[in-house]
Amino acid sequence: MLKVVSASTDRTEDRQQALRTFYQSALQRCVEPRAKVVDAATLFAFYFKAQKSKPSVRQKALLDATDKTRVSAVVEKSVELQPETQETTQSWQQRLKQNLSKTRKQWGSHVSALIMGGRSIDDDLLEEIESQLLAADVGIEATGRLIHHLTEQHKQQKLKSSQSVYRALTAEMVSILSSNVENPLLRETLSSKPFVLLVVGVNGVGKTTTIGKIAHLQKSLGRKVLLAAGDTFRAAAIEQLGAWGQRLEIPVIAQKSGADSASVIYDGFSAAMARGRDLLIADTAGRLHTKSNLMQELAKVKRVLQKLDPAAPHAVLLVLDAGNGQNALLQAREFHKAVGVSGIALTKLDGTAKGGISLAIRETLDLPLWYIGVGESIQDLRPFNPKDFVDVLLPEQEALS
Ligand SMILES: Nc1nc2c(ncn2[C@@H]2O[C@H](COP(=O)(O)OP(=O)(O)OP(=O)(O)O)[C@@H](O)[C@H]2O)c(=O)[nH]1
Ligand SMILES: [Mg+2]
Repeated sequence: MLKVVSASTDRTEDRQQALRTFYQSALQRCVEPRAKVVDAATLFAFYFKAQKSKPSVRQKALLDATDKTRVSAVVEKSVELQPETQETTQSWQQRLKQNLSKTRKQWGSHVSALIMGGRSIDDDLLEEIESQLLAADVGIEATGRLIHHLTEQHKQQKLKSSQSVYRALTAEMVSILSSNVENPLLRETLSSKPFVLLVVGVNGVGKTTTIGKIAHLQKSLGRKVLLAAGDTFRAAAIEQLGAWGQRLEIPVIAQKSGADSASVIYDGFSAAMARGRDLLIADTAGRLHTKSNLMQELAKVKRVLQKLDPAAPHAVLLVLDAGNGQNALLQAREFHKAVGVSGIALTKLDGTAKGGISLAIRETLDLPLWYIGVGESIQDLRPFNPKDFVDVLLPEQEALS
């Protein structure tokens, strides 16, 4: 993994940190052309190309204010120190494509076959698209919205070619998947120091693994992370988080199994404050959303944290297993009621053909998707990008050629 060690020489500590964070995030997104990145301007160009966006006024100002020679030197040195492995050179888009193959087959190939089958665009075609979406777990509400959109476009005579059907469908999918609630961990500066992320969900959905992966992403942004082993039910759960801590060289606050979870997470928060850490990520035991006593325990964790900071936890991440299909929606409702969910990590998209559940989640619940997990490796979790996701699930070439 490349590291931006220093981004500027003549700035305050905070400013330097902000620049480091920004460059690190730029580097992370430039997976393929990394080896060619030789100066700050090139890095920026790659970054915005990968993002398919233009720099904001603020980002432009950041570039202008940067000591470009210094950045250049640091990036090159990092390349020498840590040559890329096969795993890191494979772009996220490639991994997504490979790991989402089950949903792609179920959804992409059927919908694309319908669109490009040389059929005339009529009610029958729309009905068949509807059946395919429902079969892919897109859910009644999201499917209804997509079909309504296509019907309206058809009435307005805007669907004259296969391409126009494809574009109308995918654009509406992106719109469903998008949210105004941004992931606070992706900000240049965290809104609180330490920022507390509480991670919750039913048993075995991938909470602890997701914590490891997020900690890794955040550490590579230059942030000082601390983990709290709030799953005190089993000794193995504490060991599992401890192993992630060791692997990532991130300290873990833990007590013996059977200890009070709220007290471990409280200790973690106090330690994060005392040690000047940027981010505390707290694990919790898996619990069935239908067990109200267990859900109450989460509310207690929140109350205890609020003794140290009334705004804590600053975000609650709910982990959902995509393979749970429609049941994931029930889980989300109950967790949201008990503890107030801020965002969702949708895991195990690789093991299921139910990737359409992402649309159902967004359309039915007013909760943003922040991360998706597509495998067990540390590289397999990334911030959710609706456009990339839809591009991979239903690529234009396959739909039209
Ligand atoms: N295929 C796949 N496996 C995953 C993914 N995320 C997590 N896992 C696996 O799912 C299993 C359970 O993960 P954990 O992180 O222990 O789940 P948990 O929610 O912490 O489980 P409990 O603490 O027992 O409730 C592990 O074998 C993980 O490697 C993913 O995106 N894809
Ligand atoms: Mg766990």
